Amino acid sequence: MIQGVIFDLDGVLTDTAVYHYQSWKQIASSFNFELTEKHNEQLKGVSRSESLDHILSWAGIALDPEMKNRLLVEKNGLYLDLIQSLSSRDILPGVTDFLHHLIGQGVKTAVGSSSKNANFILSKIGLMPFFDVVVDGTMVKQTKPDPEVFLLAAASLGLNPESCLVVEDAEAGVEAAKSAGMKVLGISAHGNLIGADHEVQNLIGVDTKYLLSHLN
Ligand code: B16
Ligand code: MG
Repeated sequence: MIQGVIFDLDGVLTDTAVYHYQSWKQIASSFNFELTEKHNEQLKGVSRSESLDHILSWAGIALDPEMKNRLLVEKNGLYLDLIQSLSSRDILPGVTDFLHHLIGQGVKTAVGSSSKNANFILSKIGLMPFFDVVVDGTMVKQTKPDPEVFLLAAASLGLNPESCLVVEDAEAGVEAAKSAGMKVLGISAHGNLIGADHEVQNLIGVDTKYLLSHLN
């Protein structure tokens, strides 16, 4: 029986991928590498420092740890500037109703995000009160596709992994949830999220009672 639902943040509750993309694109252009949207797809759900490692390897560049750290700080500064104006208008369609229905059914809710800015973003969009627990990139050693973030969220909710459902939009996140032994609801505009137990284009009109019994 599903007793808890753990939400990914970026791409599920709000879409900050475009801001990550703009800031990484600017960083990459400083070493003359053109980052494309296709590259950006592969960075979804991946931590900040691992994202930089991917970009540097695509660009064929090796940097010392100090320089890497400087770029990470710079990228986060650019990203924070871009997300200052986030508000409840940026909550993705269907999310608020979906959360209301789950909470009304007595289901526990958590966020499991790779982002170190998760609490800031949740406060900005006004969703903080909907969650019993928030586990973010500052609280784990390993990030997705490692299951740590979801296992910690389940433990903090006081639930076994088998009784949790993860809502994810990225391959790395689906892999993390499956390794944690959890069920996965995939959010995908194109219906091509490999490994999800059930997939929808967005959360509009998703019947929570049906979903939770169907995924048991
Ligand atoms: P930050 P999620 C992830 O969030 C993003 O999808 C990913 O693109 C980003 O690199 C990562 O957070 C780290 O974000 O730089 O804010 O710490 O999808 O796991 O909610
Ligand atoms: Mg995501």
